[in-house]
Order: sequence, then structure tokens, then C-alpha cells
Amino acid sequence: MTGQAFYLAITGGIGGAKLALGLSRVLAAEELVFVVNTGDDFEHLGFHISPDIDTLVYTLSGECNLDTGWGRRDESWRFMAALSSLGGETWFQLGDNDLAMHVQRTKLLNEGLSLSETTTRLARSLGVKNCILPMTNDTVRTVIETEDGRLSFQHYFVRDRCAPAVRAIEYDGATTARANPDMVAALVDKNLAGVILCPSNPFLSIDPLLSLAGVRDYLKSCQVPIIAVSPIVDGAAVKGPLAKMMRELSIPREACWVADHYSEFLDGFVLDCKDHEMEAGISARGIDTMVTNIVMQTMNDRVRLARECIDLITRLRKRLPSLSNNRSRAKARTGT
Ligand code: FO1
Repeated sequence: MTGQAFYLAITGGIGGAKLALGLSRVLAAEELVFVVNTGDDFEHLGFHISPDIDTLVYTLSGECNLDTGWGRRDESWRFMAALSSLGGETWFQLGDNDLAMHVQRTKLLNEGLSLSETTTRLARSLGVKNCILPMTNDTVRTVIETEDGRLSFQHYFVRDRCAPAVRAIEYDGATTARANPDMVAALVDKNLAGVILCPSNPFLSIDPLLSLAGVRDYLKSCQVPIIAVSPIVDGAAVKGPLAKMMRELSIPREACWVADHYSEFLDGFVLDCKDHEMEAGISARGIDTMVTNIVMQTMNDRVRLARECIDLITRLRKRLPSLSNNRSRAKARTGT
């Protein structure tokens, strides 16, 4: 890091990328480092595909397809049409411009660059100046245990459209994968101002990172405020299959469940006005709350929410010495 105070934003998926964009409009590039989920990554048609990295890079560069939240805008689909005519797999849609990203990433990885080095090259090529850290340079794959058996994440999410009922979620490779050393360094960097968990699916975008050895401990011992923005509004997932997964996993579809899920290291939680009645319960866990509109429909929504997250961190920094007491209180309460 550059000696400048900076924030670490942990993100994955489409919802997380919305806040990431808001933060990038409020903070200079050197003030904002991203940690991105790679549990969605997979090998497809001979390419290494990193969907959450690409959603973030395309979003930050203004290249993202805003209708889908993934892939590039103004796409053409000649490759997919040609592939289909050859009997190729077309369940995972690769636009002609997006295809170049997968070709170039696979080439750089095959040349021996790490996923981090590859991501930096590709992000810089699209004009993105932020430091973007894959959660690990090793292989971790989210696997969905369903009523139809074990499915890779993209088979579950795209090919089968999240239809099979979820029984459990696993992160293959997490027991041996090393957390990105640059992320570990950032968490103990004296210039770190705060950590923001973007409104991403806890099971699909945040838990893969938390499953890596030592990461929960690094966060618990982090000396700056850690806040999360709820991915749940009024009992329904803001984006994606979260509400359905929670129902199938018999987990209450409530924002306070998410706060509890992170409580062992969490200092602040941002929840929607519609869930304001949960504020007292979350505060009772020693977690500060901010109630606001967290549904991001416009760029102004993204920027406003980003500013409110930074304001919450600033407010918590004034109480820094007591943070660890709160966490130990939360830890004691949840027995984690
Ligand atoms: N999601 C879909 O629902 N259908 C697709 O055909 C699809 C293609 C695709 C291609 C590149 C890419 O980076 C992402 C893509 N996604 C697609 C999204 C992908 O499934 C991500 O994992 C989700 O964004 C969830 O994180």
C-alpha cells in the first residue's frame, strides 16, 4: 500500500459490485482496495473464468452490462452462434468482447502469472486503477449440495437456474488454499482505515473468503472498524438466489441473521429502513447500526450509500479502543 489511508472492500457478485462502484466514486483509487470472491471461478471451454472479478472490473471501468450485471455492455454474440452451430456448450453465455477477457486471462495464467498479477494486468488494461485482490491465488470452488446431488456453482446458478433445492454449501480447496498475502498484509497495515463487507450473498461471496485458514482470526484481530451492508431487505434478497437458499437451508430470511453470521468480527451493520425494527436486536450484540435506504437503483444511491458506510466507519473509529471489547462480547454471546 502507498502510505495513504485506505479502505478494504470485500465483494462478490452483482450486489457487491454496486456498492463497490459507489465507493470508487467517493474514494481515490489509492484509498480503496478490493478483495474479491473467486469461489465462482471455473474452467469452461478451456478458459479460466473469474466471474466476480470480471463483474467488479467491468463495473469499475464502466464496461459492465447494466441489464444483466455480468459480462460487457454493447456485446455481440457471433462466437456463441458459431459455437452453437458446432454443437458446443452454450448454457454459459460468452459475448465476443467478454471472450477476450477469458482468452487473455487464461494466456497469462498459463504463462505462470498468479491470479492476482493477471487481475492487475487486465484491470489496468480497462483503466481500473484500484488494487483488486482475488481472495486467494489458489483454487477454491464453491460447490452446492442439492437434492439432485453436488453441483459446481455455475452449473447450479446458470445452467440449472438455482432450481435444485440447496442442502449445503461447501468450498472445495479451502482447507489448503492460502489467503491472498496482500490481503493479509492490508488487514494489519497501519494505514488501513476500515473494512467494508459489500452487500453480497454471504454463502456465495463472503463465506468462501471466511473459509480460508486464518481469515476469521485476521478479521477478529483487525484494529480498525469492520462493517457490513445487509444483502437482505425486508426478508427478500436484494439480488440473486439468497432468499431461496435461506429458505431451503431453514435460515430466517432476516437482516439480523446476516449480522449474527459475521458478529464475531463485526463492529457495524447497515440495514434498510424496512428492517429498522431489527436495529435494537443487532445493537444488543454490541454491533453499531445505521438504518438507511440500501437499495441501489441509481448512481446517486450507490454514492450516497458509500458515503454513509464511510461515515459509519468514521463514527466507529472514535470508539476504537472499545471495539475489541465489543467483539469479545459478541464472541462470548454467540459462543463462536
Ligand atoms: N450468469 C447467468 O445467469 N447466465 C450466463 O450466461 C452468464 C454468463 C457469464 C459470463 C461471464 C461472466 O463473468 C459471468 C456470467 N454470468 C452469467 C454470471 C455468473 O454466473 C456469476 O457467477 C454471477 O454473477 C454470480 O456471481
